[in-house]
Amino acid sequence: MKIAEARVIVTCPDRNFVTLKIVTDEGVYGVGDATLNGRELAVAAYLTEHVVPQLTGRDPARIEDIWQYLYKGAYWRRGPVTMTAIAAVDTALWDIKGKVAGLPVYQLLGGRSRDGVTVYGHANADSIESVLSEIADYVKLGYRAVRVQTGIPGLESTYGVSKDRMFYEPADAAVPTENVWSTAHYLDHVPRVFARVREEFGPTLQLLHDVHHRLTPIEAARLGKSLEPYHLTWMEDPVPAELQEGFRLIRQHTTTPIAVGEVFSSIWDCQQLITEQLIDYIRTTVVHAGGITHLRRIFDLANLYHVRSGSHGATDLSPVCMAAALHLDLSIPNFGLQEYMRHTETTDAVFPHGYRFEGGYLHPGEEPGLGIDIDEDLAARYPYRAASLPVNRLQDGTMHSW
Ligand code: CS2
Ligand code: MG
Repeated sequence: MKIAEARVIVTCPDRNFVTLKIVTDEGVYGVGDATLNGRELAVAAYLTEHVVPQLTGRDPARIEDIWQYLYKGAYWRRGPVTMTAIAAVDTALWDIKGKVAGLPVYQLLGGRSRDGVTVYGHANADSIESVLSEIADYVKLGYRAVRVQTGIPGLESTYGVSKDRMFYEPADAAVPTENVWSTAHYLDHVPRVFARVREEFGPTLQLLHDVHHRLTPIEAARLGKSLEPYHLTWMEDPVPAELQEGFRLIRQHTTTPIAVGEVFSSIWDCQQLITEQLIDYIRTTVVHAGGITHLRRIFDLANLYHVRSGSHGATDLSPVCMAAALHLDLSIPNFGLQEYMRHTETTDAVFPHGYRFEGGYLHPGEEPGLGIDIDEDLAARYPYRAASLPVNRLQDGTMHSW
């Protein structure tokens, strides 16, 4: 069997997605997600111009070799654009391997380690009272883990609070929207939110909170300490993670568990965080960290150090990434949680899939391969629309992390 063709499909069914479809000379094909929010066309060009011409004629069964070829062969290693492009190829090749074997990919990865993949949903609202009713809705739907974000009194906009109740889409304008941030207002408010949530929902509902890289280590340490009475499952992205040793300071001060990794693209971005046990959950996922092949390597390293997985699953990761993540989630020994932000009906229609939600779990399904497809005719009806993530400034106008 040989790779006959690879197509890059850009579509915008309510938001932009880039998908790579690899077709073999025997007609079997596989799909991989290549979406990098706000920088979609950079990955599409990387694939079209530099990767696709090198794939034709290769044996699709040689997943590891093709991964090494694209990683080492480019000379320029790592980086989100390169690693997202490699991820797309890798994911599509696993899909093909599963279809050829007649097995769902999780079986090729060692089989089930659990019955289903526990997911967390997003409860977000302007006020504490309205977030309580959002959480109640998730509990009714069967979720056992909920991420909680609210508006901050005194600030007009806050990360994680959506305009639409069910769907969250931060990439809302071609030229980035500007948000304003105050750490003082934030640190004062968040513990009040979780005090109310625990009072209302009791001790066993798993609660999570995303700081979105907005604090310094000592500020994050204070937040973690103030949240200890409400025993969160995790405090996410407390600080920007370029400086991995910054997490040591947070760790020394608080027992609130720490999760990080959605912007990481390789094992090298989290090596110190894992081996020094500075985090509890690693949140990298298939599309941005080199595909199933590389992500499994990250999770295996994490497993040695009591770090569990908590893969990113926002709506800007396509259903193709979600399907691939679920196969890995089901098979690894150190699974923690999987984020699950529902896609819109239009997105789901473009990406018909076998995975399903039931009682707080996602199940990848039993179809050979990843159990995911792209309806190319439908995709062609939704052309790309430029959309950027917002930027963030302090009240005095200084640029801050979004
Ligand atoms: C977020 C994301 O899901 C999360 O945890 O941090 O919504 C993130 O902002 C987007 O995926 C950025 O593309
Ligand atoms: Mg996040």
